[in-house]
Amino acid sequence: MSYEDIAQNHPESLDAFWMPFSANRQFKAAPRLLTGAKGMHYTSVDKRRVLDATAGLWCCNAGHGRERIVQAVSYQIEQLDYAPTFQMGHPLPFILAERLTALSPAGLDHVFFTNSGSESVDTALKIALAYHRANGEGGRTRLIGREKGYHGVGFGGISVGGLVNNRKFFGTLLAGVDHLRHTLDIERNAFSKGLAEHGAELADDLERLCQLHDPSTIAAVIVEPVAGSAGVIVPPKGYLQRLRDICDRHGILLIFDEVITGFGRVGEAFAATRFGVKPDIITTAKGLTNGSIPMGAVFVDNRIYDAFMQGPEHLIELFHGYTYSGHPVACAAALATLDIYAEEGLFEKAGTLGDYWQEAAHSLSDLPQIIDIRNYGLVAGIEMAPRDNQPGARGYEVFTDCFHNRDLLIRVTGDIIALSPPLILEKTHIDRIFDTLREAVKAVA
Ligand code: PXG
Ligand code: PLP
Repeated sequence: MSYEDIAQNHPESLDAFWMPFSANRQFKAAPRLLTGAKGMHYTSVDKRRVLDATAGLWCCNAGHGRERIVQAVSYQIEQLDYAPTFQMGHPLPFILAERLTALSPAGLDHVFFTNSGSESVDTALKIALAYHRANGEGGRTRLIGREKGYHGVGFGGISVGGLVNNRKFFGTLLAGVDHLRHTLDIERNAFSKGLAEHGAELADDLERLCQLHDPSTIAAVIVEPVAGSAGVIVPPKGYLQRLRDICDRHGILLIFDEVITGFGRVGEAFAATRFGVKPDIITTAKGLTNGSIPMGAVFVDNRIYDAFMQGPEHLIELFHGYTYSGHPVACAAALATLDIYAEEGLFEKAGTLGDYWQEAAHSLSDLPQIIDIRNYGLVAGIEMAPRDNQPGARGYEVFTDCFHNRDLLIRVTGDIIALSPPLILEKTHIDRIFDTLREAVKAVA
């Protein structure tokens, strides 16, 4: 029995897999299955070529099916399939960490490896707490996130995160967490091209939390420089620098969660470099391996690392790590991915194509259903008005219409369309994405 046959004629065979972040019953009644991918396209189970406007899930920045990654991974799994990195080592994570620190902001020269964005966030939060303790400030235990923030699904990430549905089912979460106000302000900033004009003063909300809790109790603040999952929220001009200044004033660590913005999405290696604001810790995953093998990396400021490298040398400095931290096959995938990014100049692509992308996205602004369009680098968020009493219905219909009838893969959160194409795309792909969206939004109405 072929895979196609199973999927289409035996829906019960889809029952065992409990799908993540999905309406399982709805999906299993009308599955959307992908069986192959190359370059800018997926192949669907019914053999259609589907243009990928989402880089998988914001991760395949170099496009799909890259031969160089395939070769590197195949070689590595044959050569050394697994080796522990607890009190043992193998060359690849050392080589990879050094390569990565050439891309990170100066001074963030140490890398801790994880297997996902969620683990990167947990790792960053734990390092922040342990750093203050090592530094004689063990009273700094509070963590500050932001409304609408997404930091993965670990207990740390959902605690500092600000998406209600990701939090409300899961009990009391971490204690001692508070949240900044979010920066989405459609009333003042609708249809901004690039950075939002209004709202830098929202960073002063951190000052308010400092006064409420006393700054000496706060360990770290974590934000996405450009928020992805909440539906693409671009920071107001000057906002991130203002957060940085307040953190400096009060000895608070600033963590940028760059799981989406890292590795070229906003036109440089990191949003931190693009915005010229240096955080103390950067969390990454996704584009690190082009999505091919699970891996995350946490970049840590030298001052933090050095604070741990004190005391007797035979003692473990940080009681944290994953069985697969620095996994050989993941490292091989990451090294091949970095080669591709460098050789093809993909981080610069958002710079060279960004204006075209921006104009194409904003060309949809005349559609009456659309109430805001936001963009930065090669990301766009297109927000539609919800139908009366049916929030999310319009978004879901545009999504399924694009996939089934127009051979285009987009992502929707509620009624917001989020686009984040592979960075290898060309102008013709951009035209096709937005022409198709125009038709779909009109058809669904
Ligand atoms: N931080 C940020 C900023 C993210 O965007 C994570 C952490 C968690 O990464 P992992 O690898 O644990 O999933 C993410 C992940 C969406 C979507 O539709 C976004 C993510 C994941 C799945 C869907 O916007 N971001
Ligand atoms: N649970 C048990 C029982 C374990 O032994 C381990 C690791 O040894 C873990 C969880 C954590 O697994 P990982 O290191 O892959 O995150």
